[in-house]
Amino acid sequence: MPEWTIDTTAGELLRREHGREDGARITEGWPDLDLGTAYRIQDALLDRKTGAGQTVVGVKLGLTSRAKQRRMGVDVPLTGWLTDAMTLAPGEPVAVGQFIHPRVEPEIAFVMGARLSGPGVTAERAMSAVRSVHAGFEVIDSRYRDFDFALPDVVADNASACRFAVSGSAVPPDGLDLAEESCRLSVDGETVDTATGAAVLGHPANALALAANGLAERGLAIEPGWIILTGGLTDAVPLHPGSTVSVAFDSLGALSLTGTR
Ligand code: 0L1
Ligand code: MG
Repeated sequence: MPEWTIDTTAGELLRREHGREDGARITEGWPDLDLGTAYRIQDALLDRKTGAGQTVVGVKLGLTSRAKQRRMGVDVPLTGWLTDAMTLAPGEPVAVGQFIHPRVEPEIAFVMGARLSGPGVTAERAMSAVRSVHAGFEVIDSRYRDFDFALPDVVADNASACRFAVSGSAVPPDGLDLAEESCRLSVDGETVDTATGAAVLGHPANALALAANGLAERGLAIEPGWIILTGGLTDAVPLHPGSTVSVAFDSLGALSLTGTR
């Protein structure tokens, strides 16, 4: 058992990611790990990735739907970092074997037109900084066995971030009712779930405002051009080789992701 520090924990989580190996909760060995320290571990993990040449391209929110919070046993939304190495082109196949236990969830994604800096960001102000809205998919892959974690564990693990794709068609935010925007998730042509944007904290703009205000507490802001994944609309489904997961939105278009060996 290593001595758990910010540095050793970041190193252990990166080792699991690179080795495609899950493991026990960090909080088993570090029971009083608090949220502030967990975000410092997340930032240390990011430092290692940017040190290896990756660049930050945005932010993801996680656990923004009550259904998902209940299922994962964690009732607080969280944020994580998106880097260029996590980007999938629309339709790009995903080699499942390079991950531990990948799952896919449909999301409403924003591309930012202006800097958004908290504190005190409202949903309205958040939306005014959005340049375009997109259909999105996130591939999550926890570095914990069976996705079993407490909130500080999953924060340290960069909110289970793994890969993501956003649709190429950029829809202007004006005129969209994102709380009512509905999506249908299917696996190999069979509908497995449906949801509306209201599943994300009542409206995805609330998730964006929450991210801006949370980052402000760490002296950070959301930058123009960044992609924001606002959180899974439905439960995530496992990605298997040979299987295609698709999402069709009312106004944002459709997106598919196919698993390969
Ligand atoms: O993007 C998400 O909602 C995932 C956040 C972390 C929880 C999980 O791994 O399901
Ligand atoms: Mg997600």
